[in-house]
Amino acid sequence: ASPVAATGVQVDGSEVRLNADRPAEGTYTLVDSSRPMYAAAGGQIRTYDAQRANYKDLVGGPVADSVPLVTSPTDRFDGANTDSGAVDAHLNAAKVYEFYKNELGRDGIDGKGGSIHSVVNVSNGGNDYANAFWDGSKMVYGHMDGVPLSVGLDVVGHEMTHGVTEHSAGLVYLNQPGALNEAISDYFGNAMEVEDKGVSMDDPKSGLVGEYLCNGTKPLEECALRDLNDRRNAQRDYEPITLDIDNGGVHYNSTIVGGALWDLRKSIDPQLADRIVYRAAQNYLTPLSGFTDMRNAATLAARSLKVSEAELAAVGKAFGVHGIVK
Ligand code: ASN
Ligand code: ZN
Repeated sequence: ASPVAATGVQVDGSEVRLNADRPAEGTYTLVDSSRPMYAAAGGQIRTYDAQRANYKDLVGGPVADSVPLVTSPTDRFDGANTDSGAVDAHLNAAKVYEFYKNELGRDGIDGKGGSIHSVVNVSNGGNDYANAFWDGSKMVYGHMDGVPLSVGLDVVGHEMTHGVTEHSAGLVYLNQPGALNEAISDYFGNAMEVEDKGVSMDDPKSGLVGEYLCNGTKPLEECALRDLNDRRNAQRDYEPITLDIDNGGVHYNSTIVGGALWDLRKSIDPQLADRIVYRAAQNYLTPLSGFTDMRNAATLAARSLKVSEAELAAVGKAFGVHGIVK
């Protein structure tokens, strides 16, 4: 590998520095092997372009062998590499890596400095695939109304956190454990985004998931995928219901517990909240944990972090307000 500094143009037009590789004269690839913790383990951040291949053909498998790495003839990644979402995916994966390392002391998705793979530009049989997912070993991104899903740091953080959860709590993707899995992904994705963009926790928009995918035709609150500030679900009681779709409603019930976690982040020092939620997920959850288990896990994590009585009370309050009682 021959690491080089490259330039990228994001979908929003901004120019950014990217860590890339130059495997041969006149060939640059989106392979980042620059991070110190990676260097020891040999891990890399690698970004691939599916070139509109069907997302279904890319599910599973440890490496995206079936699609090419993102390449450019120069050290500038723009044009098609911007439109595919590759630049945003590569940069945002690095931001998520740095958040986990600097805030939480975690070395990547597997915690061991292993490689991080993203595949952008998948389609749904030639049409836009308006979603993103973690497939057990990599992130996969399509386009929503022409906008690559990878532009959202909250989306990228959400998908990578599914990987972190798979390598730790192992929450089953069904019913309450699945909704809790979703909530933890929403929480960290949004935490990363508000930190990166300098959004105040008091700003009601802080809780929106996927709002950077919106093209302005609808109000942000309507267009966003979810709202951790719960305004959208204000009328609903906090009783989880089992749906016939969506693995029992994992994306519907998630905001019950996700709202509690986000309330906690608004009511105490946000970085302390991040450490509590992370420690709860790492140390006190098991694959079948539900919402009450998360309340107990957060309480145990907070205690072990020696928080104050007021902070401990804030944990109880955040869950209690969302109908999650002892
Ligand atoms: N974007 C969705 C998620 O990560 C994909 C899915 O339904 N698993 O939650
Ligand atoms: Zn998810």
